[in-house]
Amino acid sequence: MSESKVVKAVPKMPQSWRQETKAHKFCPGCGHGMILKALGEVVDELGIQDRLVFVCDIGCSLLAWDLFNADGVQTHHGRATPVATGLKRANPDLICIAYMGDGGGYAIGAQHLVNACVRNERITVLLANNTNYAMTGGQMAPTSLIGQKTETSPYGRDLAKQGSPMKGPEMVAAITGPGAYSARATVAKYKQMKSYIKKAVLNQMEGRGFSFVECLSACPTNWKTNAKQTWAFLEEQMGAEFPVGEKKGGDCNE
Ligand SMILES: Cc1ncc(C[n+]2csc(CCOP(=O)(O)OP(=O)(O)O)c2C)c(N)n1
Ligand code: SF4
Repeated sequence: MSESKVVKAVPKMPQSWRQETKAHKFCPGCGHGMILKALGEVVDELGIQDRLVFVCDIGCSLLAWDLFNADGVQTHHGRATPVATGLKRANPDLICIAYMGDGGGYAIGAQHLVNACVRNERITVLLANNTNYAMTGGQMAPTSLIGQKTETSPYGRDLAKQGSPMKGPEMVAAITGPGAYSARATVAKYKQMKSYIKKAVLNQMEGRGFSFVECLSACPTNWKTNAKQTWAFLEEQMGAEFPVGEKKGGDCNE
């Protein structure tokens, strides 16, 4: 078959459809897609697609590596933060956004988050908190709730043995210098989440300091929950442990 015949066989799609939508690879009901949709809308609203470098981590976050029509890098646990830092330092005009899970950001790669905070790097970190290591099958993460059963805590997380759930945005607020922005959002409040992400990106664009948004996110596959149970765990149990709101910068009282 000649090349021209192959080309004719491809269905013609409207130009706008091809540019604006792309199927994602997450499980049904996953929160990652909502966080990334909010980020995509923010990028469009701020007109920064050509300056964006999207740096995703290992974990389910990496399923977003080719989601955006922008430059990108995929890294290992928490290394999205220093890679974004290097890119930003080399070219301050870039908008560098590191995207990761709670396992990557708060456990195996926690040192990178801490050091970027202390140096108040002019980058943005978005972190999905789904209370487990999702991609590898649901092991306990620093954010797993007390009593939460996971693959590596079959009797539930024990406060005495495994400590208390990690409070990332509060830590970021405490150890960053002036000009930093830190907030906790939830996929259950989409408009608020998007407004925090926008403030974080604007904080970077204005060169004010480090910016960070943790998003409470759903993982029905590893939680083994139906839609109703997923929403209840996200809003009630996670919401009680992890208070949503701005922790530094924005409208909060510093
Ligand atoms: C340095 C390193 N250690 C361990 C792994 C194995 N690993 C891949 S994904 C993953 C879990 C990621 O969990 P999290 O960061 O919470 O992201 P999620 O999948 O929940 O979105 C692990 C442990 C790895 N790829 N690299
Ligand atoms: S395993 Fe969990 S975090 Fe990963 S894509 Fe599925 S629902 Fe999302």
